[in-house]
Amino acid sequence: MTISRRQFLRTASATVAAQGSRKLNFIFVLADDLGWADLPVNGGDLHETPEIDAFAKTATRFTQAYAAAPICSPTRASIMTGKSPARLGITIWHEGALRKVTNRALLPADSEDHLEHAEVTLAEKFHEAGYRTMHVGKWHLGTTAHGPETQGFDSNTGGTHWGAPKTFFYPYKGMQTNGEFRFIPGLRPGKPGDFLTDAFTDAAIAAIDACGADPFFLNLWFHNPHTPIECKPEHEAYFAHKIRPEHKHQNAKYAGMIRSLSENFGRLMNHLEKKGLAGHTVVVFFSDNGGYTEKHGGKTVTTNAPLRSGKGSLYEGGVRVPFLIRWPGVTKGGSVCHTPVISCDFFPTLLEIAGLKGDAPDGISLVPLLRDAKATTPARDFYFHYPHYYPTTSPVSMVRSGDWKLLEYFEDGRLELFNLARDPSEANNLATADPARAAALRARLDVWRKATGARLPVKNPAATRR
Ligand SMILES: [Ca+2]
Repeated sequence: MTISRRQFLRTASATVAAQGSRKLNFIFVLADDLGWADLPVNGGDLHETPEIDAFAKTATRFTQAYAAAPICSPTRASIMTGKSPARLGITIWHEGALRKVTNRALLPADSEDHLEHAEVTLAEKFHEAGYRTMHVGKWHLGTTAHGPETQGFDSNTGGTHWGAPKTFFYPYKGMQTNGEFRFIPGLRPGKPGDFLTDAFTDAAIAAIDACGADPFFLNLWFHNPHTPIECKPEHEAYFAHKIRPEHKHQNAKYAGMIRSLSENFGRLMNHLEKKGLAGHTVVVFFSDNGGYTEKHGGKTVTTNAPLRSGKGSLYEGGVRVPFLIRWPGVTKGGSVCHTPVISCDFFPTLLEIAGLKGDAPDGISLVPLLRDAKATTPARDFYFHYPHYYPTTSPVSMVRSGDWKLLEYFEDGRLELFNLARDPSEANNLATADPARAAALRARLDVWRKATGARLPVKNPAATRR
């Protein structure tokens, strides 16, 4: 049957009117330390995420999405504000900001250990617009004085200044080796054997149900698959049996953590379907930094191959992360977008989708790419600043411009230049072969650092001369 243009326009405007009468809901699912290559959709060969794979078929998948930082808190701050970690002065995680490093060649830059109240957050914007705003899970943007309730959220389950739980098993609490007692506030009583990822999803589902017909903005920020590397015994047994030497990933417990993450993501999506909410809920799935490539419990946790390095590093393995988004009726199921994007983009993007105003100095709205994954968007550079140490790195800044990427290491001023299109694994440093390009990118990086007030590391006067 054919319809006239007039009929089509009438139907289309009726749809817009129907959508206009009911606000969209928003759910931001954040994984912790989930690496780009951890998902089977990006080449993970041991891990199994059928629920996330199924979601990808109904969503747009970005292949070159960046966390604004290679570690936790700064990326979380960038999501909430649309500002780069350098501009916010939050360049290391909460606990790291409180610890002074004095035994290395450089004294790392000072970092805030919390997000200032003066910053405008996504939750504040949604709250002002009449949404119920709910945070469930890891927060890591300051102590209670700077908790989710002080940054625009009506409710908070589990959000604290800690970056990881003592344990993923009920009652999820206990003494750390440093004498610090950690716990997860706000959860309903459970029973031995209960797994934290399930409990957070239960809390998120209860929070959604409590909204009734009111529109909501929900953060579900899981602790998975961050250390401690713990999973359900049945998952560990399954993956221990499955592992073969040829698998890229070799950690059965880590595979089990990712299995739980996917199961719970699927449970949340099923709940939206069951409640009739799926058709007017925007769902984001993202990770706060690259996969952790160190050992835990004597076993290497993960690899981000073919990307180089991992958490803490400004090579691709540290900052490129999985990103899926579904905007019902707009994003095309199974579409793939290769345009680079960054976590600072969420603030302007989600606000524009909601019809709210809010610019961000370091992000742009991705709405054109959500409407058409192949859309041409203005070229822009991506800047990163990590003036700290980590097992994978020494203090460093980085700029990506087109396919070119330059890293500047502060200890010795060393420059590394890569072409990501030809060399996605960053194996061939072209800084010596193409000094003019390296110098030009370094100059742009310097302009950006000055413009954002990026704090720099300084020489450590107490360091042994080499
Ligand atoms: Ca993290």
